[in-house]
Amino acid sequence: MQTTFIMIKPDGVQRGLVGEIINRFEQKGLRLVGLKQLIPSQELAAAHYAVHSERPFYQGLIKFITSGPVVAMAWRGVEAISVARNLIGPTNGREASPGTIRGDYAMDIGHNIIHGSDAEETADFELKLWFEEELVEWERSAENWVYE
Ligand code: DAT
Ligand code: MG
Repeated sequence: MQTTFIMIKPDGVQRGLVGEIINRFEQKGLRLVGLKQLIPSQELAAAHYAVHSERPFYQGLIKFITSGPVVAMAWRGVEAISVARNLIGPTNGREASPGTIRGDYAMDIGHNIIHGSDAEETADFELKLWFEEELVEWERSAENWVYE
């Protein structure tokens, strides 16, 4: 099992997509082990996007992500990191296939609704950054039907 960090960005919250997005992850069969709404501080946003600090879009990205509430989540499942990335779709919403979250709801690269960790190391880093030790340990009985 892996746990991945997922964040609905300010555009997803403002557009009323929180329930729709949670529904997709839940119905896929992933287990929700962390959930909170917050307005990210400058420090938190900078730490989260530190890998992009030299990129030309960085300042705009930090301004966007701190502009209002985000919904931070942790989802667990077999290969949860790549499963979630596939549900999300590629970065540019205009190029993302219909059926993916960005493909269905996004028209832009920056305003692309949602973040998902891209590898085990980044998932570990991001979960620690956003949730510290707050994750909820529980068994989801439906998993007896989700997995063989
Ligand atoms: P992803 O979110 O698909 O993992 P990323 O890690 O390459 O994409 O970039 C992080 C975020 O930065 C991305 O979701 C939106 C923004 N971003 C990336 N490339 C951009 C660009 N060329 N112009 C504007 N924003 C960009
Ligand atoms: Mg990324």
